[in-house]
Amino acid sequence: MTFTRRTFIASAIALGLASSSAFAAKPLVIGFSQVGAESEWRTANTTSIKDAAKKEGVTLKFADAQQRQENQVKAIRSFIAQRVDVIAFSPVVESGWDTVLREAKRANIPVILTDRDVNVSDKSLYVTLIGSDFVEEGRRAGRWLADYAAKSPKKVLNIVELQGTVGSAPAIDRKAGFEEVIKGNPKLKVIRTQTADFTRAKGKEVMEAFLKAQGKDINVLFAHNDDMAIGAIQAIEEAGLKPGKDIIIVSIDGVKGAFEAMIAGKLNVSVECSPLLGPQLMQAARDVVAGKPVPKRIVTEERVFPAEVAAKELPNRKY
Ligand code: GYE
Repeated sequence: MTFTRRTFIASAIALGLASSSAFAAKPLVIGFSQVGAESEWRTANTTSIKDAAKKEGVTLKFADAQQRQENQVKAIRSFIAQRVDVIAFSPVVESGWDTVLREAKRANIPVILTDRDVNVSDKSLYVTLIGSDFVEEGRRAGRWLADYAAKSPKKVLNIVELQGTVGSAPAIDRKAGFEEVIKGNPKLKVIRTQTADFTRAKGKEVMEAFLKAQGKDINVLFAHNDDMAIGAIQAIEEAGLKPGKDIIIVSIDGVKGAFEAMIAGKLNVSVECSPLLGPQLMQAARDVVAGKPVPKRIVTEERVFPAEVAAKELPNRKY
């Protein structure tokens, strides 16, 4: 076959078309910087994001920051250098993001926040925040406790609080929501509060210190997440007390470990916080890249699970 100029042009066009359609089908690339693996919630969140990316044919560049902001800043800079389509991250703390987010903006790479909020003066530095209303979760924990206190014969209930990671949105907001509800309630008094970084190990350690300092004066534990509550349960048992009875325990997340603790009578209530943000993240990333409008805030819907419903609900739980 003689290779004419015409066939050359025809095949060049065909090639061009083929390569441009291949270009259109190029998978979306998301760089995601995760907080770490500090809790059951977090591992479920990671699984949700990885599974959703796989299902949707999205190329996910995943970086674990091991609870350190400097690692997240590094990961974001590396995503910028790699020119990913979208940067997504769950910020370990609220403050200190202006510079790196401005770098992403200058590089024209949209940023999506998942789970935790940032504190930036220029809200155009990110497209949207997908996640829970942590203040409301704190209020829900406070309301459950206020109802419990109203029925309790005790005059005052002394509360110890295990806070999440210092400076993180869920620690700040859950504390604020809880305080808002219990403020002015003469039966509810916070006697100690300290961070335990959202982990079981620190939850146990800090609860041990609380017990040493306050002993039998403690009536209630409010933990900002289930893992710290589960760690504290061990400390309470080792101190010869009954968690869920001698010390009423209120926590947040609604992970399987919490349901098991409730069924065992060791935890009184867990306020749900859903980690299953993967599908929403993929959708928002696609919409942003397609130039579609995305709401500035996408709030997850959640419930409250008291111990009485734990056995019935456990089989329905996905994390
Ligand atoms: O409650 C906790 C995790 O940011 C909502 O982080 C998340 C929190 C969650 O370590 O278990």
